Amino acid sequence: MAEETIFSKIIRKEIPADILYQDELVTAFRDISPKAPTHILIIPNAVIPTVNDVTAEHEQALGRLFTVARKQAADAGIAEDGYRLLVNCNRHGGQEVYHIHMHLLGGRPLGPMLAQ
Ligand code: DGP
Repeated sequence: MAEETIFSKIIRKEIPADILYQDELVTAFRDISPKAPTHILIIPNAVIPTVNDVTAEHEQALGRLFTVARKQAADAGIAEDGYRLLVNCNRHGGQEVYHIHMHLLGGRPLGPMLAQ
C-alpha cells in the first residue's frame, strides 16, 4: 500500500480545502499556494504516489483528470484563452506531494513552459 499524504485527508474532508468537484474516482480543489489566478489540483482518490507508479488499472481515474480539468477550465472561464495542465514527477520534476496530481493553471498568459 502506498503511503497516504495530506491529499488523502482532503479527499476524506478531514482537513479543510476548497473542493470544487468530487466523485468516486477524483477530487478537484484549489491549490493552497496559487501560482496563477486559477490554480486547481485534480487528483485521483486512490493513492498513486508518482507517474512512475501508474499502471493500466489507473487509466479510468487518470483519464477522468482530463475530463474534470476541461470542465473546471470552462467553469473558471479560462477555456477560450487557454491554460496549462502540469504533472510533476519526483525531485527533478519538482514534486512536493507524493500523491499524483494534475495542476490546472490559467487566468493570465503563463509564459514559456519552463523557467529556463
Ligand atoms: P507539486 O510540487 O507538483 O507536488 O505540487 C504540490 C501542490 O500542492 C503545491 O502547489 C501546493 C499544494 N498543496 C500542498 N499542500 C496543500 C494543502 O494542504 N492544501 C492545498 N489545497 N494545496 C496544497
